[in-house]
Amino acid sequence: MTQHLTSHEAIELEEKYGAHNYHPLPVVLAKGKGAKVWDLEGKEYFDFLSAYSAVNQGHCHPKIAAALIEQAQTLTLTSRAFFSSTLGVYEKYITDYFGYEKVLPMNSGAEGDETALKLCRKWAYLKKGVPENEAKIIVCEGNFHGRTITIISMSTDPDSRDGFGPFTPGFITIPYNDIPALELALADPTVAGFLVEPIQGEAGVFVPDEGYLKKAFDLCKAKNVLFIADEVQTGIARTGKLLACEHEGVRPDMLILGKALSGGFYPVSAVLADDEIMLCIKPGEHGSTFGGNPMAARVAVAALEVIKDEKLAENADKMGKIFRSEMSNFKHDMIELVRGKGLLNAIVIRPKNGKTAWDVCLKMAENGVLAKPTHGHIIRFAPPLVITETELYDAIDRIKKSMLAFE
Ligand code: IF1
Repeated sequence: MTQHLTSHEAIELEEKYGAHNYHPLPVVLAKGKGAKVWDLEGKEYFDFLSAYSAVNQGHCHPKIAAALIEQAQTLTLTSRAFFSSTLGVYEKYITDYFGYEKVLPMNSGAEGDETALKLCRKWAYLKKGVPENEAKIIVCEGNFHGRTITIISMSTDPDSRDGFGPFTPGFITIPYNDIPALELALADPTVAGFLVEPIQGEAGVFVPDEGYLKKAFDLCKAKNVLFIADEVQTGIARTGKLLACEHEGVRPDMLILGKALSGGFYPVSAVLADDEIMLCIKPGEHGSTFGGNPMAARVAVAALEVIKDEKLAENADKMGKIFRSEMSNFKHDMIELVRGKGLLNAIVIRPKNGKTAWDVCLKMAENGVLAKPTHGHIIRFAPPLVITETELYDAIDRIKKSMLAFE
């Protein structure tokens, strides 16, 4: 149906009939394969956003597509009112894979975070002995965990929050990457959990100091507080390890995954934890129509297999080092800073002659590389993890060429 549209027509349709809750680059994508995408006119691009790290396995991975198609022709949805032939297999696979006793399957990343918050509160009342309705969860300034009312209640970003109150109570906000602040907040005996992104994505790929996660984890343990890692964006090989927490040898009490858990085929999220925590939620107390459905279960197993089969964590580590080294050695007065881990990277842009990160992204798109600015002055660079060394150098040349246009 959309085949005969021009890019201009496709954009007009979205403008006229869609809510204006996004400000996309003027590129209309129609096809993807591996690290590349093509627009309606057939122009080829390297995808350096990867749908915010959902397509770590590359666009339209044939193995994941095959699992999805086969399951779509067999059984798509049962609800959790019945058992299914696929769910238990997936649950065993993912718990073995990440080393937890149980998984709770959901769909979006936001639902995964909401689930973890609910579990944490239940655990506080049933196990820790926090008086009913008094549990608090510590969160960090600059966090991004999704768009629900409770999640934006934890946010410090005015764009995410303003005009959406009243907000959900029960959160303590502290600066990110600040151990003394965490120590102080943990003194409150009603604190049940600490929810943290191992690297803050939306904040502009903000990598905390080495040792931060480990120290934070140890402090939480000393106070019987759950360490909850939101690895929706950082997890599943993106930062050069299966989980970003592994860089510091931390095993979170609760782990939230989403995005690449499906390789970008389908909304699949999950919360992983051990029995002590997970069994605090009893039948009827939480759920979802689609969570853990047969398509999601099959797709997630295939997506996780691809990560291991193709050694994508190793590739992310190797390619990430090349990217940061190339871009740090590239002297350009618009480059203020290059940072990141694995293939989750950002360049902080210093505006020049009125030209901003947005203009750089437009120029890069013209030269065949797609990336998106965040906070006006930061560009995220996060290609699919299947990108080859040859492709990466090709893309780096295009990025450099684009920046040189602003000399
Ligand atoms: C949007 C950012 C990325 C996430 C973490 C949970 C969720 C996300 C750490 C919720 C989602 C997204 C959603 C997307 C933009 C995006 C994003 F720029 F806002 F920060 F990835 F970098 N935890 N991140 O990053 O997952 O419910 O969306 O499945 O426009 O909201 P979701």
